[in-house]
Amino acid sequence: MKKVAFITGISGMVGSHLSDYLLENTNWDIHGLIRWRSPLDNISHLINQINNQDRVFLSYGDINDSISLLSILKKIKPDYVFHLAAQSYPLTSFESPLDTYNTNVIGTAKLLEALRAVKIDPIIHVCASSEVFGRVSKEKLPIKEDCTFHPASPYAISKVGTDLIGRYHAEAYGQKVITTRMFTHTGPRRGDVFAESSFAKQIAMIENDLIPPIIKVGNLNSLRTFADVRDAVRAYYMLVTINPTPGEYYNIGGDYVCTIKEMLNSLLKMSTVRNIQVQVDPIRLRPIDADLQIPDITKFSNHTGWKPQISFQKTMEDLLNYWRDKIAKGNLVLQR
Ligand code: A2R
Repeated sequence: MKKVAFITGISGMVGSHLSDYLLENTNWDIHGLIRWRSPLDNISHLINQINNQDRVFLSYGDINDSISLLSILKKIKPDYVFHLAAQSYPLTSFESPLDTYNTNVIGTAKLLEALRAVKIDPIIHVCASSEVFGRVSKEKLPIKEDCTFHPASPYAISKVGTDLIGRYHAEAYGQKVITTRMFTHTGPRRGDVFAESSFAKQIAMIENDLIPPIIKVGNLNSLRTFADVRDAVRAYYMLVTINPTPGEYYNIGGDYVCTIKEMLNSLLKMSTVRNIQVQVDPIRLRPIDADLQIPDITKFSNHTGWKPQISFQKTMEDLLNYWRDKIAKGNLVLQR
């Protein structure tokens, strides 16, 4: 029998790349949870397959609406669940903390309770975040799984909830939940609110004379590893297929370490326009920040053999070209 994967957040950056990966590397059917007004840009290349009911299906609902989750799960009975749906942007969470808690904490509980209620026992990937570690001191780098949580935003707090709820359901009810804390991952389709995607978009706009040659930035000092989203979704596939161990939790991330400033400089070097100025924009600064985000991925690598394969240079080039393509096609993009 063909396996069925259920992806919450299929219209997001990660969900759309995960769909591409599963279509290419498995024969599974893919069902994505989608809200009635979700933008379809990230899955527009799958529309024909969706219309022809060829391995990709959309289920309308909302992670905050248990009734929709119950009826979808009863119908599709997934073998694998990838829970990616979230209010995913830390800076927005300072403005909309309640929506962030509701979607990321309560939504996760609703999904896991719905899975229990329909009495199915899929392997469930719960996606927390590296942001749970938050304000980490230098001595604790690289960050291991048991590093203390010190969240520095409502988003990060919400992901502590996501993480703990997932593990609780594995321990208390024997559900096959495995939790990940993925460190910064990016590439084509990255939301334009995230630093590297915003920089790439602004560069593409400058190259097309849509804005003056001034790039607006937030905190440039934060130290990160960058992973490619296509490596990240390969990790998620390996997570659920290579000796999946319920209740386990893993730190996963790239091996290219740099500050946000160095990442910006790499993108600026790729631009066809020289002498772009850099200007700090106070609205891009978080009240407090998670400054040191370097993972120790030994546990996950030892378990699955996963290692990042796509270089930082390629990820950034593909991200910049993604924005160049969008603008070349005449898409209007917001200045932010
Ligand atoms: O906002 P929409 O309608 O485009 O859908 C987003 C979905 N989502 C929801 N789905 C169902 N019910 C909700 N109440 C709800 N709220 C949000 O989550 C979209 O499909 C997805 C988020 O996509 P992105 O913002 O692009 O996040 P990304 O980078 O794909 O992150 C995936 C996961 C998240 O759990 C992050 O917190 C984590 O990786 O880093």
